[in-house]
Amino acid sequence: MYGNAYIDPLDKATQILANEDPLKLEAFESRILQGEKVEPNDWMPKEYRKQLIRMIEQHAHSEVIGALPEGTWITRAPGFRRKLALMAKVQDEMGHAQLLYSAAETLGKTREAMINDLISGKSKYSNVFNYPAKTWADTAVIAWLIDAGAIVNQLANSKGSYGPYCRALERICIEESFHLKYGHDNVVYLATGTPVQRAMVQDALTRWWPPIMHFFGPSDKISSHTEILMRWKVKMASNDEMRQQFLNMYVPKIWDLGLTLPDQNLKKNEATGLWEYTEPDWEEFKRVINGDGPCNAERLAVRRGAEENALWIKRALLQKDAKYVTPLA
Ligand code: FAQ
Repeated sequence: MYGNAYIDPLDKATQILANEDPLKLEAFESRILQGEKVEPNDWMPKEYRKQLIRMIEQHAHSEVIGALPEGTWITRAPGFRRKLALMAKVQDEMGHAQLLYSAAETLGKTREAMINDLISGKSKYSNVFNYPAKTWADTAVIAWLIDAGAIVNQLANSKGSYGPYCRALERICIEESFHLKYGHDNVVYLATGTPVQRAMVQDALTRWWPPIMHFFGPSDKISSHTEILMRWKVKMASNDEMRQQFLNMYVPKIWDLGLTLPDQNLKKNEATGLWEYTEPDWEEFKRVINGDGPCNAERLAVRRGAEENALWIKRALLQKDAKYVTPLA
């Protein structure tokens, strides 16, 4: 469940922090206010640790599962150069997961526990990766716009408070910027190609738009973690602020290509500077992030299969260790 509308956020924060040492908490919050980084061995409130593990772990899982929709197109990429580029992108995403799992491990949860929580369905990962990549154009839209959304989010949060996460995000953003260029190049190629290519990219964009609007998280009115995460500078902008920034940067670029978006109400209000749009379907969002999207079962089955298939390697490594370690012990 998310978005408990009946608890005042201030009361909620007071309840959560009731058992913390007030002096330590005050010192911690004053460091954060001054823009200092928190490092793994520093004192931190239990809730800060818990929230960071949740968020970084979900992010790491998103990179692993995020490699799947595009990964299915490696064998069908149109031409050798596109295939090479896509393979490199998918490898990068797995590298991001490695960086993020390492950052989450600094907070005390083992990688094994995180993987188990992913494949058992306990942990969440980004909504967008529970939709199918039906055509090659879907991979173009993912690489351009989902990577763009990820950069909006991660560039802001790389200026946040937890050192290991911020350093991982900085490196990830550099690679994601290259993915974005690759995706943009693909979309432009299709949008300026034959009528069939143009129709294919328009169709992909129309299908991906609702999940992309969900990508930034529920609206601020119903987001449950934003308040405390922004207080501790883990999140540097709210979900709605990130969504607005994305719309501001990318809607004009999409329209410039002559492509359309499936929202009649989408327009910039020049007086407020804010984009107006039809409220995303948060019921669908809830269903998808809680396991009932079009591809959730398939995605987790692939990961479960990967773990099972790699079990013999783990066993072999452990036996190898046993062989060399035991005689010396
Ligand atoms: N999908 O209270 P809030 C990528 C959940 S990386 C699924 O607003 P919060 C790279 C949320 O966990 C993409 N679940 O939550 C790539 C919570 O549930 P819980 C991933 C979502 O944490 C590109 C509940 O809803 N990026 O794309 C989503 O304050 C191309 C309430 O929500 C990150 O993970 C969602 N979209 O804000 C790879 C960045 N949104 O845990 C391959 C780090 C919300 O209480 C190809 N994370 N929920 O059960 C964040 O910045 C934040 O966690 C948000 C959500 C902004 C995602």
